[in-house]
Amino acid sequence: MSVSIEKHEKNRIFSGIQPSGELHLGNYLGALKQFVDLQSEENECIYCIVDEHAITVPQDPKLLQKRILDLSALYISAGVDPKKSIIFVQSTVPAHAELSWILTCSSYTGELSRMTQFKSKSQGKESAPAGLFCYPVLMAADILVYDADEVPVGTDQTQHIELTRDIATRINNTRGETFVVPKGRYLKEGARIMALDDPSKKMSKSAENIHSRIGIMDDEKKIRKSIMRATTDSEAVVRFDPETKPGVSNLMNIYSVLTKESMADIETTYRGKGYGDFKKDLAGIVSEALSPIQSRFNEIRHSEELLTILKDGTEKASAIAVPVLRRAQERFGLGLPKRVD
Ligand code: ATP
Ligand code: LTN
Repeated sequence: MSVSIEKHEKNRIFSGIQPSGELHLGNYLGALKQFVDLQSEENECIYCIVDEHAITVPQDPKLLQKRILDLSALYISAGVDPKKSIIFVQSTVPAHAELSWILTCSSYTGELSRMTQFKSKSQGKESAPAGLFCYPVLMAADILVYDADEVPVGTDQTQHIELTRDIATRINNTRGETFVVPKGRYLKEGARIMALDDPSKKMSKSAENIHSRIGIMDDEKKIRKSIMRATTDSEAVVRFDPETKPGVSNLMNIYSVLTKESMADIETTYRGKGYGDFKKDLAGIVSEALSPIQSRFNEIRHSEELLTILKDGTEKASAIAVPVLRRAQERFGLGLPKRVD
């Protein structure tokens, strides 16, 4: 008898962030803020620190350990509540890597070479690490091993979510119902925050210019400096038009997500005023939004409680992941046979 998908009552949410550097406002508005807002009676939320994804590029082991703690503390200080959500470190639940191998055997090199993130990260290199190539399959395993229904991410992850759905559907069609086919969950606004110095690129951890991004831990002075320097245009009118005014529109997007004001309201408030006033106000709004997160972070980051939360998270996550892995293994004929006949 084959094991069928066990129905879970609530809408199950899964997402992860890499501990690969200091988070920026794009990560906060595109991903982390959604993590927090999704915690409700209807949802069962599982949030992961995806350390195995981080080693697709070389990492210093001590620094990676520090960043795992930083990111865990940041989840909590941004509002992910360990009483409501599972918070854990990917490598502490081996089922991810095990399922990833099974999925790798049901994936094609053609579809993996089409991933734009792989193309851009391997561009110009004679040979790219195989981990960078297989990374989307590990991401698929992260999601499928929890029977997740929804995955909140920024729109830069759409292609990876589609691949996850393709792999799950393929296996369901050839091996019988094995996986829940998940959906991506994207915020309409804020889903893509652009670099302050070049609004044609997304705000990124790895960009060289530190004023291209606002770090979640940046102080008021740095925030003000980065925003005041942000690229705009010569029209000096606060108007939302991403095509012809990408710089100002990106700043308005940040303003609107944080204040919940519409673009029309923001345009009215700043009619007849220059970019200076608008930018000064925006810097204040951003500092105000980040400052409570920063103070909570400093309280939690070095507390023993943080380790307890993560250990507890590993246990709870494993309890969901291991049976799903077993189900997949069974479909492929893996594992110790039950009888000798
Ligand atoms: P890198 O800068 O190295 O490409 P990253 O900043 O994209 O990394 P990730 O760990 O890959 O960081 O992303 C974590 C989450 O933040 C993902 O859900 C991603 O979609 C989201 N995200 C990243 N950058 C942005 C952005 N500029 N705007 C909105 N969401 C973003
Ligand atoms: N690939 C994602 C991080 C990531 C993720 C996941 C997100 C790894 N596994 C599972 C959602 C669900 C990124 O680079 N932002």
